[in-house]
Amino acid sequence: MGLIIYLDGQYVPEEKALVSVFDHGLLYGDGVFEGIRAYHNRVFRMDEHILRLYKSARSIALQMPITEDEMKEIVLETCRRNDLRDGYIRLVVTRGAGDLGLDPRKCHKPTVFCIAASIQLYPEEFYQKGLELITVATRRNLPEACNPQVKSLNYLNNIYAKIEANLAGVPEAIMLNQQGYVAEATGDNIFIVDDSSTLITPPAAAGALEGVTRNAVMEIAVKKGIKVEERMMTRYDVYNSLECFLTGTAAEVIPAVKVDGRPIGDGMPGRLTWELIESLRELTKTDGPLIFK
Ligand code: PXG
Repeated sequence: MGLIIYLDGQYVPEEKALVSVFDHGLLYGDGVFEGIRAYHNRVFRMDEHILRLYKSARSIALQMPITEDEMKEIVLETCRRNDLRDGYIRLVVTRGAGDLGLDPRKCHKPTVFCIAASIQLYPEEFYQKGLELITVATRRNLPEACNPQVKSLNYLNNIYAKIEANLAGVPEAIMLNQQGYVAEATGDNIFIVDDSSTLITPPAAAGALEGVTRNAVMEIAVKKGIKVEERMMTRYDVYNSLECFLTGTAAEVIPAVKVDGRPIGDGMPGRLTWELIESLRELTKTDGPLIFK
């Protein structure tokens, strides 16, 4: 593809963007990351993404080698070097190279890299017709074990769930938390609209990542005068919802029209879902710092 990658202080061609086999990001999934979108020459919600990256790092006691402002400049400059105005940015900070033991104290310098490219998670058809979800047996990580609020490189919990969906021939999975409440999808947050037109999404305490797209959608809905609630929800609530959709940086807003074989509402993407898709699209035109001035 001929991308230019930021890697540890340098901008290098992708074939030169190599990390050590002793990097603990690879050996142990020890690191943190962000997936960020650029729209219309702007990095959408850049401050929120960088803040979350630093909070994730703090949570795993990873000392960031550069400031938040320097990290923001890296994101913008990587876009510029790739002439990218619309696309998907992957920002990764690993514990760095160490030895074959898991002790992070052996890793003296975190590895930082940034890729500015593109992503399409689902075929266009799903955005028009909506997708099908199933609840899978894999439960979301326990907060006391591996906190789902940390966007870490350790995604096996989500990948287990994705494999279950793949084996069932369904594009996405709903993951429940240890108590059986709905947490989120494998890489997206979940929303429902109930029969009193309230928009509901599980709180972070239910095992959901506080998604940047989730927060943007909630803000938009509040501005539109829609009732918004963060509360625990069960599969019963999902089955009896009138609309359901997923949100994520990569997926954006995508309608879900069938859950565990039950059609949601009339089995077609709902009116409020379309409205939120449209409003989010509008917001991306003006939100975030410019890449090229
Ligand atoms: N929950 C989880 C577990 C995520 O990983 C989201 C929610 C949505 O958050 P944002 O901030 O993006 O609105 C994510 C983000 C993929 C993929 O291939 C998904 C994410 C990250 C990397 C890859 O589906 N998700």
